[in-house]
Amino acid sequence: MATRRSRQLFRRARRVIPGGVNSPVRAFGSVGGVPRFVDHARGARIFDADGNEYIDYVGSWGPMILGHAAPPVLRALRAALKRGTSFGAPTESETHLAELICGALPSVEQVRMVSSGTEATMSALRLARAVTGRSRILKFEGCYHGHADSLLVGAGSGVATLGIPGSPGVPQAFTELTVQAPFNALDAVQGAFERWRDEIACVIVEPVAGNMGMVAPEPGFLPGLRELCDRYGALLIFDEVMTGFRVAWGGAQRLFDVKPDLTCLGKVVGGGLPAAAYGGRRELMEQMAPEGPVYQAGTLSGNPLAMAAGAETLRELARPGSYEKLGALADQLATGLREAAAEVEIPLCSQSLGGMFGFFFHAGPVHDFEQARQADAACFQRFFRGMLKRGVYLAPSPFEAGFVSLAHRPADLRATLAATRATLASIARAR
Ligand code: KE4
Repeated sequence: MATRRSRQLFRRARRVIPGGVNSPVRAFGSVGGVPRFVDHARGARIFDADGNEYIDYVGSWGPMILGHAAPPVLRALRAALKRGTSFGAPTESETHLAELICGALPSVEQVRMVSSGTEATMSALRLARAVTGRSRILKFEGCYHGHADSLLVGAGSGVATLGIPGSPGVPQAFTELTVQAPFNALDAVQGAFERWRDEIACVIVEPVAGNMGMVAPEPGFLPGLRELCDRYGALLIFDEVMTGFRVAWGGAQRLFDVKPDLTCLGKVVGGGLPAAAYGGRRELMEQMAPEGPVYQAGTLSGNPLAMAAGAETLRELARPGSYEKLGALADQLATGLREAAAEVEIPLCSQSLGGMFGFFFHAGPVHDFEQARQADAACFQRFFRGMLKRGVYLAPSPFEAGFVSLAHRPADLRATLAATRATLASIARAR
Protein backbone atom coordinates (compact mmCIF):
# COMPACT_ATOMS: atom_id res chain seq x y z
CA MET A 1 0.00 0.00 0.00
CA ALA A 2 1.50 3.35 -1.05
CA THR A 3 2.08 5.72 1.88
CA ARG A 4 4.70 8.00 0.34
CA ARG A 5 2.56 11.14 0.37
CA SER A 6 1.31 10.57 3.94
CA ARG A 7 4.88 9.99 5.01
CA GLN A 8 5.98 13.28 3.41
CA LEU A 9 3.04 15.16 4.92
CA PHE A 10 3.75 13.65 8.34
CA ARG A 11 7.41 14.76 8.18
CA ARG A 12 6.34 18.26 7.17
CA ALA A 13 3.61 18.43 9.84
CA ARG A 14 5.99 17.40 12.63
CA ARG A 15 8.09 20.46 11.92
CA VAL A 16 5.30 22.83 12.88
CA ILE A 17 2.80 20.76 14.92
CA PRO A 18 3.77 18.74 18.03
CA GLY A 19 3.88 15.11 16.94
CA GLY A 20 2.50 16.24 13.58
CA VAL A 21 -1.08 15.99 14.83
CA ASN A 22 -3.63 18.12 16.59
CA SER A 23 -4.78 15.32 18.82
CA PRO A 24 -2.39 12.65 20.10
CA VAL A 25 -4.26 9.46 19.20
CA ARG A 26 -4.10 10.42 15.49
CA ALA A 27 -0.32 9.86 15.42
CA PHE A 28 -0.68 6.05 15.40
CA GLY A 29 1.53 5.85 18.52
CA SER A 30 -0.22 2.70 19.77
CA VAL A 31 -0.10 0.89 16.44
CA GLY A 32 3.01 2.18 14.68
CA GLY A 33 3.35 3.01 11.03
CA VAL A 34 2.48 6.20 9.18
CA PRO A 35 -0.72 8.01 10.11
CA ARG A 36 -2.79 8.31 6.97
CA PHE A 37 -3.32 11.94 5.95
CA VAL A 38 -6.91 12.14 4.75
CA ASP A 39 -7.54 13.87 1.44
CA HIS A 40 -11.34 13.56 1.45
CA ALA A 41 -14.18 11.36 2.64
CA ARG A 42 -17.62 10.39 1.43
CA GLY A 43 -20.25 8.12 2.97
CA ALA A 44 -18.61 5.22 4.81
CA ARG A 45 -15.23 5.76 3.17
CA ILE A 46 -12.15 7.91 3.60
CA PHE A 47 -9.49 8.48 0.95
CA ASP A 48 -5.92 9.25 1.94
CA ALA A 49 -3.26 11.46 0.36
CA ASP A 50 -1.85 8.48 -1.57
CA GLY A 51 -5.23 7.68 -3.05
CA ASN A 52 -5.89 4.66 -0.82
CA GLU A 53 -9.55 4.02 0.08
CA TYR A 54 -10.72 2.70 3.45
CA ILE A 55 -14.00 1.65 4.99
CA ASP A 56 -14.09 3.99 7.98
CA TYR A 57 -15.08 2.87 11.51
CA VAL A 58 -13.63 5.92 13.29
CA GLY A 59 -16.05 8.42 11.81
CA SER A 60 -14.01 11.32 13.21
CA TRP A 61 -14.34 9.59 16.64
CA GLY A 62 -18.12 9.52 16.50
CA PRO A 63 -19.59 12.63 14.84
CA MET A 64 -20.00 11.19 11.33
CA ILE A 65 -23.01 9.02 12.18
CA LEU A 66 -24.72 9.85 8.86
CA GLY A 67 -21.51 9.11 6.96
CA HIS A 68 -19.02 11.64 5.58
CA ALA A 69 -20.19 14.59 3.48
CA ALA A 70 -23.81 13.58 4.04
CA PRO A 71 -25.87 15.48 1.41
CA PRO A 72 -28.48 16.87 3.87
CA VAL A 73 -25.71 18.23 6.11
CA LEU A 74 -23.82 19.77 3.18
CA ARG A 75 -27.05 21.42 1.99
CA ALA A 76 -27.69 22.85 5.46
CA LEU A 77 -24.11 24.10 5.68
CA ARG A 78 -24.24 25.76 2.25
CA ALA A 79 -27.42 27.58 3.26
CA ALA A 80 -25.88 28.69 6.58
CA LEU A 81 -22.62 29.77 4.93
CA LYS A 82 -24.46 32.29 2.75
CA ARG A 83 -25.61 34.10 5.91
CA GLY A 84 -22.13 34.38 7.37
CA THR A 85 -20.04 32.14 9.62
CA SER A 86 -19.98 33.61 13.13
CA PHE A 87 -21.57 36.59 14.84
CA GLY A 88 -20.94 36.36 18.57
CA ALA A 89 -24.61 37.13 18.97
CA PRO A 90 -27.61 34.88 19.54
CA THR A 91 -29.16 33.15 16.54
CA GLU A 92 -32.32 31.09 16.11
CA SER A 93 -30.19 28.15 15.01
CA GLU A 94 -28.84 27.77 18.57
CA THR A 95 -32.34 27.70 20.03
CA HIS A 96 -33.40 25.17 17.39
CA LEU A 97 -30.61 22.72 18.26
CA ALA A 98 -31.21 23.27 21.98
CA GLU A 99 -34.90 22.43 21.47
CA LEU A 100 -34.01 19.24 19.61
CA ILE A 101 -31.65 18.17 22.42
CA CYS A 102 -34.13 19.00 25.20
CA GLY A 103 -36.85 17.14 23.30
CA ALA A 104 -34.70 14.03 23.02
CA LEU A 105 -33.13 13.75 26.49
CA PRO A 106 -35.55 13.05 29.35
CA SER A 107 -33.36 14.79 31.97
CA VAL A 108 -32.49 17.96 30.06
CA GLU A 109 -34.70 21.05 30.35
CA GLN A 110 -31.99 23.57 29.42
CA VAL A 111 -28.70 23.22 27.60
CA ARG A 112 -25.66 25.42 27.00
CA MET A 113 -23.70 25.01 23.76
CA VAL A 114 -19.90 24.96 23.89
CA SER A 115 -17.23 24.01 21.35
CA SER A 116 -15.77 20.75 22.66
CA GLY A 117 -16.54 17.85 24.94
CA THR A 118 -13.76 19.02 27.24
CA GLU A 119 -15.53 22.34 27.70
CA ALA A 120 -18.82 20.55 28.32
CA THR A 121 -17.48 18.32 31.10
CA MET A 122 -15.33 21.07 32.63
CA SER A 123 -18.37 23.34 32.84
CA ALA A 124 -20.64 20.61 34.21
CA LEU A 125 -18.12 19.93 36.99
CA ARG A 126 -17.97 23.63 37.86
CA LEU A 127 -21.75 23.79 38.03
CA ALA A 128 -21.92 20.67 40.21
CA ARG A 129 -19.35 22.11 42.62
CA ALA A 130 -21.21 25.42 42.69
CA VAL A 131 -24.68 24.03 43.41
CA THR A 132 -23.47 21.56 46.05
CA GLY A 133 -20.83 23.80 47.63
CA ARG A 134 -18.55 20.75 47.61
CA SER A 135 -15.13 20.32 45.98
CA ARG A 136 -14.42 16.63 45.42
CA ILE A 137 -15.45 14.82 42.25
CA LEU A 138 -15.54 11.08 41.58
CA LYS A 139 -14.65 9.60 38.20
CA PHE A 140 -13.89 6.10 36.94
CA GLU A 141 -10.60 4.58 35.91
CA GLY A 142 -10.38 4.28 32.15
CA CYS A 143 -13.14 6.82 31.55
CA TYR A 144 -12.00 9.89 29.63
CA HIS A 145 -13.86 13.18 29.87
CA GLY A 146 -11.54 15.50 27.95
CA HIS A 147 -8.36 17.17 29.13
CA ALA A 148 -9.49 19.56 31.91
CA ASP A 149 -6.86 19.42 34.68
CA SER A 150 -8.98 17.83 37.40
CA LEU A 151 -9.99 15.05 35.04
CA LEU A 152 -6.45 14.12 33.95
CA VAL A 153 -5.68 11.68 36.73
CA GLY A 154 -3.43 8.64 36.49
CA ALA A 155 -4.72 5.10 36.67
CA GLY A 156 -5.65 4.14 40.20
CA SER A 157 -5.81 0.78 41.94
CA GLY A 158 -8.64 -1.66 42.64
CA VAL A 159 -10.35 0.61 45.14
CA ALA A 160 -11.37 4.24 45.23
CA THR A 161 -8.17 6.27 45.35
CA LEU A 162 -7.27 9.93 45.38
CA GLY A 163 -6.24 11.05 41.89
CA ILE A 164 -2.60 11.54 40.99
CA PRO A 165 -1.70 13.81 38.09
CA GLY A 166 -2.08 11.96 34.82
CA SER A 167 0.05 14.48 32.99
CA PRO A 168 2.95 16.81 33.71
CA GLY A 169 1.62 20.31 34.25
CA VAL A 170 -1.35 19.13 36.29
CA PRO A 171 -0.69 20.23 39.88
CA GLN A 172 -1.15 17.64 42.62
CA ALA A 173 -3.56 20.08 44.27
CA PHE A 174 -5.89 19.83 41.27
CA THR A 175 -6.11 16.06 41.30
CA GLU A 176 -6.26 15.55 45.07
CA LEU A 177 -9.90 16.57 44.80
CA THR A 178 -10.56 13.83 42.27
CA VAL A 179 -11.52 10.42 43.64
CA GLN A 180 -11.17 7.56 41.20
CA ALA A 181 -12.90 4.18 41.35
CA PRO A 182 -12.94 1.17 39.03
CA PHE A 183 -15.76 1.21 36.46
CA ASN A 184 -18.66 -1.08 37.41
CA ALA A 185 -17.44 -1.24 41.03
CA LEU A 186 -20.45 0.05 42.96
CA ASP A 187 -18.90 -1.10 46.23
CA ALA A 188 -15.88 1.12 45.64
CA VAL A 189 -18.17 4.08 45.00
CA GLN A 190 -20.09 3.32 48.19
CA GLY A 191 -16.78 3.16 50.04
CA ALA A 192 -15.77 6.52 48.63
CA PHE A 193 -19.02 8.11 49.74
CA GLU A 194 -18.64 6.58 53.21
CA ARG A 195 -15.14 8.04 53.43
CA TRP A 196 -15.76 11.49 51.84
CA ARG A 197 -19.51 11.73 52.58
CA ASP A 198 -20.56 15.35 52.10
CA GLU A 199 -17.36 16.35 50.28
CA ILE A 200 -18.26 14.76 46.94
CA ALA A 201 -19.97 17.22 44.60
CA CYS A 202 -20.63 14.77 41.78
CA VAL A 203 -19.99 11.46 40.14
CA ILE A 204 -19.10 11.77 36.45
CA VAL A 205 -19.34 8.64 34.32
CA GLU A 206 -19.42 7.54 30.71
CA PRO A 207 -22.65 5.51 31.00
CA VAL A 208 -21.18 3.19 28.38
CA ALA A 209 -17.41 3.45 28.59
CA GLY A 210 -15.82 4.10 25.19
CA ASN A 211 -12.32 5.25 26.13
CA MET A 212 -10.91 2.01 27.51
CA GLY A 213 -12.24 0.11 24.55
CA MET A 214 -16.02 -0.34 24.82
CA VAL A 215 -17.17 -1.53 28.25
CA ALA A 216 -20.87 -1.72 29.06
CA PRO A 217 -22.28 -0.97 32.51
CA GLU A 218 -23.09 -4.07 34.53
CA PRO A 219 -26.79 -4.48 35.40
CA GLY A 220 -27.50 -2.28 38.40
CA PHE A 221 -24.37 -0.14 38.08
CA LEU A 222 -26.00 3.01 36.72
CA PRO A 223 -29.12 2.76 38.91
CA GLY A 224 -26.76 2.16 41.83
CA LEU A 225 -24.86 5.38 41.07
CA ARG A 226 -28.18 7.24 40.94
CA GLU A 227 -29.18 5.85 44.31
CA LEU A 228 -25.81 6.63 45.96
CA CYS A 229 -25.79 10.20 44.60
CA ASP A 230 -29.31 10.72 45.93
CA ARG A 231 -28.36 9.26 49.30
CA TYR A 232 -25.28 11.48 49.74
CA GLY A 233 -26.56 14.65 48.02
CA ALA A 234 -24.14 14.52 45.08
CA LEU A 235 -25.02 15.20 41.43
CA LEU A 236 -24.82 12.41 38.85
CA ILE A 237 -23.24 13.59 35.58
CA PHE A 238 -23.55 11.39 32.49
CA ASP A 239 -20.77 12.18 30.06
CA GLU A 240 -22.65 11.29 26.87
CA VAL A 241 -20.23 13.08 24.57
CA MET A 242 -19.77 9.72 22.85
CA THR A 243 -23.02 7.88 23.67
CA GLY A 244 -25.39 10.80 23.15
CA PHE A 245 -27.43 10.18 19.97
CA ARG A 246 -24.95 7.34 19.26
CA VAL A 247 -26.43 4.45 21.29
CA ALA A 248 -30.04 5.66 21.10
CA TRP A 249 -32.01 8.79 20.21
CA GLY A 250 -32.20 9.76 23.90
CA GLY A 251 -28.69 8.50 24.68
CA ALA A 252 -27.67 5.94 27.27
CA GLN A 253 -29.91 7.60 29.85
CA ARG A 254 -32.97 6.55 27.88
CA LEU A 255 -31.55 3.11 27.04
CA PHE A 256 -30.81 2.34 30.71
CA ASP A 257 -33.68 4.44 32.08
CA VAL A 258 -31.48 6.34 34.54
CA LYS A 259 -31.88 10.12 34.85
CA PRO A 260 -28.62 11.99 35.53
CA ASP A 261 -28.68 15.50 36.99
CA LEU A 262 -26.41 16.84 34.24
CA THR A 263 -25.57 15.48 30.79
CA CYS A 264 -22.58 16.32 28.61
CA LEU A 265 -22.87 15.96 24.84
CA GLY A 266 -20.54 16.39 21.87
CA LYS A 267 -19.51 14.65 18.64
CA VAL A 268 -22.86 13.79 16.98
CA VAL A 269 -24.57 17.01 18.14
CA GLY A 270 -22.10 19.01 16.05
CA GLY A 271 -22.52 16.83 12.96
CA GLY A 272 -18.77 17.01 12.28
CA LEU A 273 -18.31 20.67 13.21
CA PRO A 274 -17.02 21.93 16.58
CA ALA A 275 -20.01 21.84 18.92
CA ALA A 276 -20.75 20.24 22.28
CA ALA A 277 -23.16 20.94 25.10
CA TYR A 278 -24.05 20.37 28.72
CA GLY A 279 -27.54 20.47 30.18
CA GLY A 280 -29.90 19.40 32.89
CA ARG A 281 -32.83 20.51 35.01
CA ARG A 282 -33.72 24.19 34.72
CA GLU A 283 -33.07 24.77 38.44
CA LEU A 284 -29.43 23.70 37.88
CA MET A 285 -28.77 25.33 34.51
CA GLU A 286 -30.23 28.65 35.70
CA GLN A 287 -27.13 28.92 37.90
CA MET A 288 -25.06 29.55 34.77
CA ALA A 289 -24.15 33.14 33.84
CA PRO A 290 -25.71 35.43 32.88
CA GLU A 291 -28.82 34.11 34.67
CA GLY A 292 -26.84 32.84 37.65
CA PRO A 293 -23.40 33.33 39.21
CA VAL A 294 -21.50 30.36 37.71
CA TYR A 295 -19.28 31.60 34.91
CA GLN A 296 -18.65 29.93 31.56
CA ALA A 297 -18.28 31.56 28.15
CA GLY A 298 -17.05 30.91 24.59
CA THR A 299 -16.36 33.00 21.51
CA LEU A 300 -17.62 30.36 19.10
CA SER A 301 -20.19 28.72 21.39
CA GLY A 302 -23.31 28.02 19.34
CA ASN A 303 -21.52 28.74 16.07
CA PRO A 304 -24.24 28.91 13.40
CA LEU A 305 -22.45 26.54 10.98
CA ALA A 306 -22.05 23.92 13.73
CA MET A 307 -25.65 24.43 14.79
CA ALA A 308 -26.83 23.85 11.23
CA ALA A 309 -24.75 20.68 10.85
CA GLY A 310 -25.82 19.39 14.25
CA ALA A 311 -29.51 20.08 13.77
CA GLU A 312 -29.55 18.47 10.32
CA THR A 313 -27.73 15.42 11.68
CA LEU A 314 -30.28 15.01 14.47
CA ARG A 315 -33.14 15.57 12.02
CA GLU A 316 -31.87 12.69 9.89
CA LEU A 317 -31.30 10.48 12.95
CA ALA A 318 -34.86 11.13 14.10
CA ARG A 319 -36.20 9.34 11.03
CA PRO A 320 -37.87 6.00 11.89
CA GLY A 321 -35.54 3.02 11.70
CA SER A 322 -32.24 4.91 12.05
CA TYR A 323 -31.19 3.28 15.31
CA GLU A 324 -32.44 -0.14 14.29
CA LYS A 325 -30.17 0.10 11.23
CA LEU A 326 -27.18 1.40 13.22
CA GLY A 327 -27.69 -1.31 15.85
CA ALA A 328 -27.93 -4.08 13.27
CA LEU A 329 -24.72 -2.92 11.55
CA ALA A 330 -22.73 -2.70 14.79
CA ASP A 331 -24.09 -6.03 16.03
CA GLN A 332 -23.22 -7.74 12.73
CA LEU A 333 -19.68 -6.37 13.02
CA ALA A 334 -19.19 -7.40 16.63
CA THR A 335 -20.59 -10.87 15.97
CA GLY A 336 -18.47 -11.31 12.83
CA LEU A 337 -15.31 -10.33 14.69
CA ARG A 338 -16.04 -12.87 17.42
CA GLU A 339 -16.84 -15.68 14.97
CA ALA A 340 -13.77 -14.99 12.82
CA ALA A 341 -11.50 -15.05 15.89
CA ALA A 342 -13.05 -18.27 17.14
CA GLU A 343 -12.37 -19.94 13.75
CA VAL A 344 -8.61 -19.46 14.29
CA GLU A 345 -8.72 -19.81 18.09
CA ILE A 346 -7.62 -16.25 18.85
CA PRO A 347 -9.14 -14.99 22.12
CA LEU A 348 -11.42 -12.07 21.31
CA CYS A 349 -14.50 -10.64 22.99
CA SER A 350 -16.67 -8.01 21.36
CA GLN A 351 -19.81 -6.03 22.04
CA SER A 352 -22.02 -3.42 20.48
CA LEU A 353 -24.71 -1.01 21.55
CA GLY A 354 -26.59 1.15 19.07
CA GLY A 355 -24.10 2.49 16.56
CA MET A 356 -20.97 1.80 18.58
CA PHE A 357 -18.95 -1.39 18.98
CA GLY A 358 -15.78 -2.56 20.64
CA PHE A 359 -13.54 -5.60 20.84
CA PHE A 360 -10.64 -6.82 22.95
CA PHE A 361 -8.05 -9.48 22.18
CA HIS A 362 -9.01 -11.03 25.49
CA ALA A 363 -11.15 -14.08 26.27
CA GLY A 364 -13.45 -11.74 28.19
CA PRO A 365 -15.53 -10.61 29.83
CA VAL A 366 -14.07 -7.13 30.30
CA HIS A 367 -15.81 -5.13 33.00
CA ASP A 368 -13.22 -2.46 33.83
CA PHE A 369 -9.94 -0.82 32.86
CA GLU A 370 -7.81 -3.34 34.80
CA GLN A 371 -9.21 -6.15 32.63
CA ALA A 372 -9.09 -4.02 29.46
CA ARG A 373 -5.37 -3.50 30.02
CA GLN A 374 -4.83 -7.28 30.05
CA ALA A 375 -5.90 -7.54 26.40
CA ASP A 376 -3.18 -8.52 23.92
CA ALA A 377 -1.85 -5.15 22.70
CA ALA A 378 0.62 -6.74 20.26
CA CYS A 379 -2.18 -8.72 18.65
CA PHE A 380 -4.29 -5.57 18.39
CA GLN A 381 -1.41 -3.79 16.64
CA ARG A 382 -1.01 -6.62 14.11
CA PHE A 383 -4.77 -6.70 13.57
CA PHE A 384 -5.02 -2.92 13.09
CA ARG A 385 -2.19 -2.91 10.54
CA GLY A 386 -3.49 -5.94 8.69
CA MET A 387 -6.93 -4.38 8.41
CA LEU A 388 -5.49 -1.05 7.29
CA LYS A 389 -3.54 -2.85 4.55
CA ARG A 390 -6.82 -4.49 3.47
CA GLY A 391 -8.68 -1.17 3.30
CA VAL A 392 -10.38 -1.03 6.71
CA TYR A 393 -9.73 1.96 8.97
CA LEU A 394 -10.19 1.13 12.67
CA ALA A 395 -9.41 3.32 15.67
CA PRO A 396 -5.58 3.32 16.01
CA SER A 397 -5.70 2.35 19.68
CA PRO A 398 -7.01 -0.68 21.63
CA PHE A 399 -8.57 1.74 24.11
CA GLU A 400 -11.11 3.26 21.78
CA ALA A 401 -14.55 2.29 20.48
CA GLY A 402 -15.63 1.83 16.87
CA PHE A 403 -18.50 3.56 15.09
CA VAL A 404 -20.78 2.66 12.20
CA SER A 405 -22.87 5.12 10.20
CA LEU A 406 -26.10 5.15 8.23
CA ALA A 407 -23.88 5.22 5.13
CA HIS A 408 -22.35 1.79 5.81
CA ARG A 409 -23.80 -0.74 3.37
CA PRO A 410 -24.04 -4.53 3.62
CA ALA A 411 -21.23 -4.72 1.04
CA ASP A 412 -19.00 -2.68 3.39
CA LEU A 413 -19.70 -5.12 6.20
CA ARG A 414 -19.00 -8.11 3.93
CA ALA A 415 -15.70 -6.58 2.83
CA THR A 416 -14.80 -5.76 6.43
CA LEU A 417 -15.49 -9.28 7.64
CA ALA A 418 -13.53 -10.77 4.73
CA ALA A 419 -10.59 -8.55 5.67
CA THR A 420 -11.06 -9.62 9.30
CA ARG A 421 -10.88 -13.32 8.45
CA ALA A 422 -7.82 -12.82 6.24
CA THR A 423 -6.03 -10.72 8.85
CA LEU A 424 -6.78 -13.06 11.75
CA ALA A 425 -5.74 -16.07 9.65
CA SER A 426 -2.39 -14.43 8.93
CA ILE A 427 -1.93 -13.64 12.63
CA ALA A 428 -2.77 -17.24 13.56
CA ARG A 429 -0.28 -18.59 10.99
CA ALA A 430 2.47 -16.36 12.37
CA ARG A 431 1.91 -17.68 15.92
P1 KE4 B 1 -13.39 16.67 23.00
O1 KE4 B 1 -12.80 17.73 23.91
O2 KE4 B 1 -12.31 15.82 22.36
O3 KE4 B 1 -14.39 17.21 22.00
O4 KE4 B 1 -14.26 15.67 23.92
C1 KE4 B 1 -13.63 15.07 25.02
C2 KE4 B 1 -14.41 13.83 25.39
C3 KE4 B 1 -15.26 13.87 26.47
N1 KE4 B 1 -15.98 12.79 26.84
C4 KE4 B 1 -15.89 11.62 26.16
C5 KE4 B 1 -16.68 10.44 26.60
C6 KE4 B 1 -15.02 11.52 25.04
O5 KE4 B 1 -14.93 10.34 24.37
C7 KE4 B 1 -14.27 12.64 24.64
C8 KE4 B 1 -13.31 12.59 23.46
N2 KE4 B 1 -13.16 11.33 22.82
C9 KE4 B 1 -11.91 11.11 22.14
C10 KE4 B 1 -11.82 9.70 21.60
N3 KE4 B 1 -12.23 8.70 22.45
C11 KE4 B 1 -11.69 12.11 21.05
C12 KE4 B 1 -10.57 11.77 20.10
C13 KE4 B 1 -9.33 12.51 20.42
O6 KE4 B 1 -9.03 12.72 21.61
O7 KE4 B 1 -8.66 12.88 19.44
